[in-house]
Amino acid sequence: MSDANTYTPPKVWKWDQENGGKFANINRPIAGATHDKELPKGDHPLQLYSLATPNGVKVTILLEELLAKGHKGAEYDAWLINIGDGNQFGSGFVGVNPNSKIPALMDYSTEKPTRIFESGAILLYLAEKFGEFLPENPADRAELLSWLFWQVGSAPYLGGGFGHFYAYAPVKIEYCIDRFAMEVKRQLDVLDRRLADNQYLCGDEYTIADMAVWPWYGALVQNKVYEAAEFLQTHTYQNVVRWTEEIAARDAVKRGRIVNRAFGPLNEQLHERHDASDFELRTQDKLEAAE
Ligand SMILES: N[C@@H](CCC(=O)N[C@@H](CS)C(=O)NCC(=O)O)C(=O)O
Repeated sequence: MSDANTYTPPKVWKWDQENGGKFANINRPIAGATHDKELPKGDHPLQLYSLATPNGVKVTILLEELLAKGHKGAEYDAWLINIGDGNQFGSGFVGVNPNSKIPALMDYSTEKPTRIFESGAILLYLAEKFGEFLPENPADRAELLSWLFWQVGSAPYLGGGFGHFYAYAPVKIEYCIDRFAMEVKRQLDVLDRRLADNQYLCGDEYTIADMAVWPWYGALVQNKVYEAAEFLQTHTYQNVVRWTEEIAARDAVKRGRIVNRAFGPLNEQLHERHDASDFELRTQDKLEAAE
Protein backbone atom coordinates (compact mmCIF):
# COMPACT_ATOMS: atom_id res chain seq x y z
CA MET A 1 0.00 0.00 0.00
CA SER A 2 1.31 3.50 -0.81
CA ASP A 3 1.77 6.22 1.76
CA ALA A 4 -1.32 8.43 2.29
CA ASN A 5 0.68 11.49 1.11
CA THR A 6 2.19 9.97 -2.02
CA TYR A 7 -0.66 7.93 -3.50
CA THR A 8 -1.86 8.86 -6.97
CA PRO A 9 -4.79 6.75 -8.20
CA PRO A 10 -3.87 4.69 -11.29
CA LYS A 11 -6.02 4.96 -14.45
CA VAL A 12 -7.84 1.74 -13.57
CA TRP A 13 -8.47 0.54 -10.02
CA LYS A 14 -7.04 -2.88 -9.14
CA TRP A 15 -8.00 -5.13 -6.23
CA ASP A 16 -5.17 -5.30 -3.65
CA GLN A 17 -6.08 -8.43 -1.71
CA GLU A 18 -3.29 -7.85 0.83
CA ASN A 19 -4.19 -4.28 1.82
CA GLY A 20 -3.70 -5.07 5.53
CA GLY A 21 -7.12 -3.80 6.61
CA LYS A 22 -8.96 -5.64 9.38
CA PHE A 23 -11.57 -7.05 6.99
CA ALA A 24 -9.26 -7.56 4.00
CA ASN A 25 -9.99 -11.31 4.08
CA ILE A 26 -13.73 -10.86 3.52
CA ASN A 27 -13.96 -7.68 1.43
CA ARG A 28 -14.34 -8.31 -2.29
CA PRO A 29 -15.28 -6.16 -5.31
CA ILE A 30 -17.71 -8.83 -6.57
CA ALA A 31 -21.04 -10.17 -5.30
CA GLY A 32 -22.40 -13.70 -5.21
CA ALA A 33 -21.65 -16.95 -3.39
CA THR A 34 -18.12 -18.27 -2.93
CA HIS A 35 -19.18 -21.76 -1.84
CA ASP A 36 -22.17 -24.10 -1.58
CA LYS A 37 -23.74 -24.19 1.85
CA GLU A 38 -27.35 -24.76 2.80
CA LEU A 39 -28.70 -22.73 5.71
CA PRO A 40 -29.93 -24.58 8.81
CA LYS A 41 -33.66 -24.39 9.57
CA GLY A 42 -35.39 -24.80 12.94
CA ASP A 43 -39.04 -25.29 13.94
CA HIS A 44 -40.18 -21.69 14.44
CA PRO A 45 -41.98 -19.57 11.80
CA LEU A 46 -39.13 -17.05 11.75
CA GLN A 47 -35.57 -18.06 10.89
CA LEU A 48 -32.97 -15.38 11.49
CA TYR A 49 -29.42 -15.57 10.12
CA SER A 50 -27.31 -12.99 11.88
CA LEU A 51 -24.52 -11.85 14.18
CA ALA A 52 -24.77 -9.46 17.14
CA THR A 53 -23.26 -6.43 15.43
CA PRO A 54 -25.37 -3.26 15.78
CA ASN A 55 -27.25 -4.14 12.57
CA GLY A 56 -27.99 -7.65 13.82
CA VAL A 57 -29.01 -6.53 17.30
CA LYS A 58 -31.75 -4.26 15.95
CA VAL A 59 -33.72 -7.32 14.83
CA THR A 60 -33.19 -9.51 17.90
CA ILE A 61 -34.28 -6.62 20.14
CA LEU A 62 -37.50 -6.26 18.16
CA LEU A 63 -38.16 -10.02 18.23
CA GLU A 64 -37.62 -10.14 22.01
CA GLU A 65 -39.86 -7.08 22.47
CA LEU A 66 -42.61 -8.76 20.40
CA LEU A 67 -42.33 -11.96 22.42
CA ALA A 68 -42.45 -9.92 25.65
CA LYS A 69 -45.77 -8.50 24.42
CA GLY A 70 -47.10 -12.04 24.01
CA HIS A 71 -46.81 -12.47 20.22
CA LYS A 72 -46.19 -16.21 19.96
CA GLY A 73 -45.88 -15.88 16.17
CA ALA A 74 -42.64 -13.99 16.76
CA GLU A 75 -40.91 -17.14 18.03
CA TYR A 76 -37.66 -17.50 16.16
CA ASP A 77 -34.55 -19.54 15.61
CA ALA A 78 -31.46 -17.35 15.42
CA TRP A 79 -28.51 -18.91 13.61
CA LEU A 80 -24.99 -17.56 13.81
CA ILE A 81 -23.46 -16.19 10.62
CA ASN A 82 -19.81 -15.60 11.32
CA ILE A 83 -18.88 -12.86 8.86
CA GLY A 84 -15.16 -13.10 9.74
CA ASP A 85 -15.25 -16.68 8.45
CA GLY A 86 -17.13 -15.69 5.28
CA ASN A 87 -20.42 -17.44 6.17
CA GLN A 88 -22.29 -14.60 4.41
CA PHE A 89 -20.93 -15.87 1.08
CA GLY A 90 -22.48 -19.35 1.38
CA SER A 91 -25.04 -20.14 -1.36
CA GLY A 92 -27.93 -20.53 1.12
CA PHE A 93 -27.26 -17.16 2.75
CA VAL A 94 -26.87 -15.40 -0.59
CA GLY A 95 -30.26 -16.88 -1.53
CA VAL A 96 -31.81 -14.99 1.39
CA ASN A 97 -29.65 -11.88 1.02
CA PRO A 98 -28.00 -11.28 -2.38
CA ASN A 99 -26.09 -8.44 -0.66
CA SER A 100 -24.22 -10.94 1.60
CA LYS A 101 -24.65 -9.02 4.84
CA ILE A 102 -26.31 -9.86 8.12
CA PRO A 103 -29.10 -9.72 9.21
CA ALA A 104 -31.31 -11.82 6.92
CA LEU A 105 -34.68 -13.33 7.77
CA MET A 106 -36.97 -16.05 6.40
CA ASP A 107 -40.64 -16.01 7.35
CA TYR A 108 -42.20 -19.45 6.88
CA SER A 109 -45.60 -18.41 8.24
CA THR A 110 -46.60 -16.83 4.91
CA GLU A 111 -48.30 -18.77 2.11
CA LYS A 112 -45.01 -18.87 0.23
CA PRO A 113 -41.89 -18.40 2.41
CA THR A 114 -40.86 -14.74 2.49
CA ARG A 115 -37.23 -13.68 2.45
CA ILE A 116 -36.25 -10.28 3.77
CA PHE A 117 -32.91 -8.52 4.09
CA GLU A 118 -31.68 -5.05 5.18
CA SER A 119 -32.17 -4.43 8.89
CA GLY A 120 -34.49 -1.43 8.37
CA ALA A 121 -36.71 -3.44 6.03
CA ILE A 122 -36.81 -6.34 8.50
CA LEU A 123 -37.85 -4.02 11.33
CA LEU A 124 -40.62 -2.49 9.26
CA TYR A 125 -41.79 -5.89 7.99
CA LEU A 126 -42.06 -7.34 11.50
CA ALA A 127 -43.60 -4.21 13.02
CA GLU A 128 -46.29 -4.24 10.30
CA LYS A 129 -46.84 -7.98 10.60
CA PHE A 130 -47.49 -7.78 14.34
CA GLY A 131 -48.94 -4.26 14.47
CA GLU A 132 -46.51 -3.13 17.15
CA PHE A 133 -43.88 -0.42 17.71
CA LEU A 134 -45.15 1.50 14.69
CA PRO A 135 -47.69 4.31 15.10
CA GLU A 136 -50.90 4.07 13.06
CA ASN A 137 -51.63 7.74 12.64
CA PRO A 138 -50.09 8.96 9.33
CA ALA A 139 -48.25 11.95 10.82
CA ASP A 140 -46.63 9.86 13.56
CA ARG A 141 -45.85 7.15 11.07
CA ALA A 142 -44.14 9.70 8.81
CA GLU A 143 -42.00 10.77 11.77
CA LEU A 144 -41.09 7.15 12.44
CA LEU A 145 -40.17 6.49 8.80
CA SER A 146 -38.02 9.61 8.81
CA TRP A 147 -35.97 8.44 11.81
CA LEU A 148 -35.77 4.88 10.54
CA PHE A 149 -34.43 5.99 7.16
CA TRP A 150 -32.20 8.54 8.93
CA GLN A 151 -30.61 5.66 10.78
CA VAL A 152 -29.95 3.44 7.76
CA GLY A 153 -28.57 6.42 5.84
CA SER A 154 -26.46 7.79 8.71
CA ALA A 155 -24.89 4.75 10.37
CA PRO A 156 -22.52 3.98 7.46
CA TYR A 157 -20.77 7.30 8.26
CA LEU A 158 -20.38 6.07 11.83
CA GLY A 159 -19.41 2.46 11.04
CA GLY A 160 -17.89 2.39 7.56
CA GLY A 161 -16.52 5.93 7.89
CA PHE A 162 -15.52 6.89 11.43
CA GLY A 163 -15.25 3.39 12.95
CA HIS A 164 -13.26 2.07 10.02
CA PHE A 165 -10.68 4.85 9.92
CA TYR A 166 -10.44 5.38 13.71
CA ALA A 167 -10.36 1.74 14.85
CA TYR A 168 -9.69 -0.63 11.96
CA ALA A 169 -7.65 0.94 9.13
CA PRO A 170 -3.99 -0.20 9.07
CA VAL A 171 -2.88 3.46 8.98
CA LYS A 172 -4.32 6.40 10.93
CA ILE A 173 -5.19 9.07 8.37
CA GLU A 174 -5.96 12.39 10.04
CA TYR A 175 -7.98 13.70 7.12
CA CYS A 176 -10.37 10.70 7.16
CA ILE A 177 -10.68 10.57 10.96
CA ASP A 178 -11.39 14.31 11.11
CA ARG A 179 -13.95 14.17 8.36
CA PHE A 180 -15.95 11.33 9.89
CA ALA A 181 -15.51 12.43 13.54
CA MET A 182 -17.08 15.74 12.56
CA GLU A 183 -20.00 14.01 10.85
CA VAL A 184 -20.61 11.59 13.74
CA LYS A 185 -20.57 14.46 16.26
CA ARG A 186 -23.08 16.28 14.08
CA GLN A 187 -25.29 13.17 14.04
CA LEU A 188 -25.05 12.87 17.84
CA ASP A 189 -26.13 16.49 18.07
CA VAL A 190 -29.11 15.79 15.78
CA LEU A 191 -30.18 13.02 18.16
CA ASP A 192 -29.45 15.08 21.26
CA ARG A 193 -31.64 17.96 20.12
CA ARG A 194 -34.47 15.62 19.20
CA LEU A 195 -34.27 13.79 22.52
CA ALA A 196 -34.20 17.03 24.52
CA ASP A 197 -37.98 17.38 24.19
CA ASN A 198 -38.95 13.81 23.41
CA GLN A 199 -38.61 10.72 25.56
CA TYR A 200 -38.12 8.60 22.43
CA LEU A 201 -37.29 9.48 18.85
CA CYS A 202 -40.95 9.55 17.82
CA GLY A 203 -42.26 11.22 20.97
CA ASP A 204 -43.78 9.34 23.90
CA GLU A 205 -43.89 6.01 22.12
CA TYR A 206 -40.97 3.56 22.00
CA THR A 207 -40.79 2.38 18.36
CA ILE A 208 -38.64 0.52 15.84
CA ALA A 209 -36.85 3.83 15.21
CA ASP A 210 -35.36 3.62 18.72
CA MET A 211 -34.53 -0.05 18.13
CA ALA A 212 -32.69 0.89 14.93
CA VAL A 213 -30.73 3.83 16.34
CA TRP A 214 -29.86 2.51 19.84
CA PRO A 215 -27.54 -0.37 18.81
CA TRP A 216 -25.30 2.11 16.96
CA TYR A 217 -25.40 5.44 18.79
CA GLY A 218 -26.20 3.92 22.20
CA ALA A 219 -23.21 1.58 21.83
CA LEU A 220 -21.01 4.54 20.91
CA VAL A 221 -22.12 6.45 24.00
CA GLN A 222 -21.60 3.37 26.20
CA ASN A 223 -18.10 3.00 24.68
CA LYS A 224 -18.99 -0.44 23.34
CA VAL A 225 -17.91 0.24 19.76
CA TYR A 226 -14.56 1.63 18.54
CA GLU A 227 -13.48 2.78 22.06
CA ALA A 228 -14.17 6.31 20.93
CA ALA A 229 -16.40 7.72 23.70
CA GLU A 230 -13.65 9.94 25.07
CA PHE A 231 -12.36 10.97 21.64
CA LEU A 232 -15.86 12.07 20.60
CA GLN A 233 -16.79 13.33 24.10
CA THR A 234 -20.05 11.40 23.89
CA HIS A 235 -20.94 12.18 27.54
CA THR A 236 -21.68 15.76 26.48
CA TYR A 237 -24.75 14.57 24.54
CA GLN A 238 -26.73 14.26 27.75
CA ASN A 239 -30.12 13.55 26.19
CA VAL A 240 -28.64 10.74 24.12
CA VAL A 241 -27.02 9.37 27.29
CA ARG A 242 -30.38 9.48 29.16
CA TRP A 243 -32.19 7.73 26.27
CA THR A 244 -29.38 5.15 25.88
CA GLU A 245 -29.59 4.17 29.55
CA GLU A 246 -33.38 3.98 29.54
CA ILE A 247 -33.41 1.61 26.57
CA ALA A 248 -30.49 -0.46 27.91
CA ALA A 249 -32.55 -1.15 31.07
CA ARG A 250 -35.36 -2.92 29.16
CA ASP A 251 -35.40 -6.71 29.69
CA ALA A 252 -36.08 -7.44 26.01
CA VAL A 253 -33.10 -5.28 25.05
CA LYS A 254 -30.87 -7.12 27.54
CA ARG A 255 -31.89 -10.38 25.89
CA GLY A 256 -31.86 -9.17 22.30
CA ARG A 257 -28.34 -7.74 22.47
CA ILE A 258 -26.74 -11.08 23.35
CA VAL A 259 -28.41 -13.22 20.67
CA ASN A 260 -25.89 -14.35 18.01
CA ARG A 261 -23.09 -12.70 20.01
CA ALA A 262 -19.85 -14.58 19.49
CA PHE A 263 -17.48 -12.05 21.08
CA GLY A 264 -17.12 -10.30 24.45
CA PRO A 265 -17.78 -11.76 27.93
CA LEU A 266 -18.90 -15.42 27.80
CA ASN A 267 -22.04 -14.79 29.87
CA GLU A 268 -23.12 -12.28 27.20
CA GLN A 269 -22.69 -14.70 24.31
CA LEU A 270 -25.68 -16.68 23.11
CA HIS A 271 -24.43 -18.03 19.78
CA GLU A 272 -27.78 -19.49 18.73
CA ARG A 273 -31.24 -18.88 20.10
CA HIS A 274 -34.02 -21.43 19.65
CA ASP A 275 -36.03 -21.10 22.85
CA ALA A 276 -36.66 -18.56 25.61
CA SER A 277 -34.85 -20.85 28.07
CA ASP A 278 -31.61 -20.49 26.09
CA PHE A 279 -30.89 -17.19 27.86
CA GLU A 280 -30.70 -19.08 31.16
CA LEU A 281 -29.18 -22.32 29.93
CA ARG A 282 -27.10 -21.85 26.81
CA THR A 283 -24.89 -18.78 27.12
CA GLN A 284 -21.24 -19.66 26.41
CA ASP A 285 -20.17 -19.53 30.09
CA LYS A 286 -22.77 -22.24 30.89
CA LEU A 287 -21.95 -24.36 27.83
CA GLU A 288 -18.22 -24.23 28.48
CA ALA A 289 -18.66 -25.03 32.21
CA ALA A 290 -20.70 -28.10 31.25
CA GLU A 291 -18.02 -29.47 28.88
N1 LIG B 1 -27.53 -1.88 5.28
C1 LIG B 1 -27.33 -3.17 5.87
C2 LIG B 1 -25.94 -3.27 6.42
C3 LIG B 1 -25.66 -4.64 6.97
C4 LIG B 1 -24.19 -4.81 7.28
O1 LIG B 1 -23.34 -3.94 6.95
N2 LIG B 1 -23.85 -5.93 7.87
C5 LIG B 1 -22.45 -6.22 8.17
C6 LIG B 1 -22.29 -6.50 9.66
S1 LIG B 1 -22.81 -5.11 10.62
C7 LIG B 1 -22.02 -7.47 7.42
O2 LIG B 1 -22.74 -8.42 7.32
N3 LIG B 1 -20.81 -7.43 6.86
C8 LIG B 1 -20.26 -8.56 6.16
C9 LIG B 1 -19.59 -8.16 4.88
O3 LIG B 1 -19.56 -6.96 4.56
O4 LIG B 1 -19.09 -9.07 4.20
C10 LIG B 1 -28.39 -3.40 6.96
O5 LIG B 1 -28.75 -2.42 7.63
O6 LIG B 1 -28.85 -4.54 7.12
